[in-house]
Amino acid sequence: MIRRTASFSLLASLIATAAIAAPDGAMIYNDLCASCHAESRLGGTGPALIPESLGRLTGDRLIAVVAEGRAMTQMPAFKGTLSPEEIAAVAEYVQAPLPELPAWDVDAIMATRALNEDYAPAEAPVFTADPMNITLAVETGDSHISVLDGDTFAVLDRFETPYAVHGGPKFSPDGRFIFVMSRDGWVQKYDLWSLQEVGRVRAGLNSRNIAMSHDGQWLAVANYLPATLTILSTDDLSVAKVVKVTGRDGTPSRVSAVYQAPRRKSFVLALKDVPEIWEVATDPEAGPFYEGFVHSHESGMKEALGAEEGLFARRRIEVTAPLDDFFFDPDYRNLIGANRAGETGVVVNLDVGREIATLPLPGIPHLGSGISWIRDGRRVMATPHLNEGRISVIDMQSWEVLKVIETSGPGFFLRSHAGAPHIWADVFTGPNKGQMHLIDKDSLEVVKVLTPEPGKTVAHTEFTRDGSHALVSIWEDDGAVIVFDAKTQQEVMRLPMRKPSGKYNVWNKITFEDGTSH
Ligand code: DHE
Repeated sequence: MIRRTASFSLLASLIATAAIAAPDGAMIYNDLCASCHAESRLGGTGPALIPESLGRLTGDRLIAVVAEGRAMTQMPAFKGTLSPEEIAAVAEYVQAPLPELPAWDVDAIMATRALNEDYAPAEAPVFTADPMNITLAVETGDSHISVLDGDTFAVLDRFETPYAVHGGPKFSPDGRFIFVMSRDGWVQKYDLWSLQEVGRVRAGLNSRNIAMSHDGQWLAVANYLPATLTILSTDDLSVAKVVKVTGRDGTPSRVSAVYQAPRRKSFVLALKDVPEIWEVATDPEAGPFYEGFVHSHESGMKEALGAEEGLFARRRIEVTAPLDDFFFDPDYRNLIGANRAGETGVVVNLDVGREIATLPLPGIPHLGSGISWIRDGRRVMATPHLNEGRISVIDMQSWEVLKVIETSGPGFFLRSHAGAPHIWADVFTGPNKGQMHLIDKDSLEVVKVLTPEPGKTVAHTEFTRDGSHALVSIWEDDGAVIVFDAKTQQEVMRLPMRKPSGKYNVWNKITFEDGTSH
């Protein structure tokens, strides 16, 4: 009897404890979040979830992201799966500092480098296809890239990439080698002539994109974590430099993106956390670049602070607010920059190093997907908006918005080609995800809407070298790349693929063909 009473009260107290015990954030994280953000919280497909990378995303704002998910990303809403207490617990868990952050310095990066011992550089392409018309199709469904003959669309090779490739692969200036980057910082080098991987290295823990130097010698990797720019030698993927990114006042900043500016012989960096644009020279003769100027009471003159010159010399351009997305004019004198939170774009003249105009660009312009072309003898550019079914067309001399083209929903990517009459614009983040809009480059009117597979997501276009064919992704696990005749819009061929995302034609990319994004 006594025994029975004791076990009853034990059971009752266990039930009571379970009822009031706070949810275990770590356990929930490992169950639901680790598959994308990694058990270490250092990032995988999803970004790193540690205070250093969460930045200002804390408290209720973080709880709202866990509950509601994030538009335009893979982050789902958990409010249907988790209670408010469980959401709060997991948010608290990810806001706690990690006991230790890996340094990710030169030695740590070099320790990850793996060169392919079987790689044998070919003397000439091992195929008969035109090496300048090769098109790559990134298949995110099973982390592969298909290498396509741009004339016959035969698959010449299909190789495995690191997990969660993001942004366009970058080509060496001669079009022979490609460099592919994943969100968790891996950079892979692949030889298009030999159809073989050359090697890979983890240049960052959470990375954004990569850029090739004007001479093909250096590859810059923009990192969120750590807040650095890693510069690799394209030859053997060794580290040339790890640049710590901090604002003039010492605030560390994540690098939103790095762009190649071949005419300037530099990389241009978009910084997420400080109101500066950086330019890093890829020219050994560069500079001197100055940190700023002060008035000297001794000499009565303006004196320069902190000059840098030569290869990788850094220049700061101060802007009103941080800008995390850029579009460049073809000679890289001006860039249009935007901030994901803002309603306006700004034009920054890189030669004089200051803002020269502002543009009304509400609804989060996606400038990285912008394209430009000549219309009535003037250069214009078009950008989609991530939050609105519209495309803004801007005159690049007067910096005026010429037209806002309405579409059936927000889209991500625009593409055209000098040899093609239309802009192809997807709208896959809205309700009409299966539609592709064709916009006449002269009249700026939507002249046709294609729905190649109703109900399926249609996104991202690339053209063949001559602009005669458009390759469009059916962005589904059992998806396809559809080849259209660019003039008649007749379907020519359908290549089955696993969730194909971006496609990249060697010629269009290395010649900076009008109509291709950066
Ligand atoms: Fe991208 C390019 C930023 C979400 C697929 N994306 C780029 C570039 C930048 C960028 C800066 C240009 C880099 C380059 O090619 O060198 N992307 C961002 C974001 O800030 C955003 C909105 C949020 C994020 O989580 O990073 C974002 N992007 C996505 C996606 O959700 C997409 C659709 C799926 C995915 O793979 O993550 C996506 N982004 C792409 C692709 C390109 C790209 C396919 C290359 C387009 C091209 O034609 O060059």
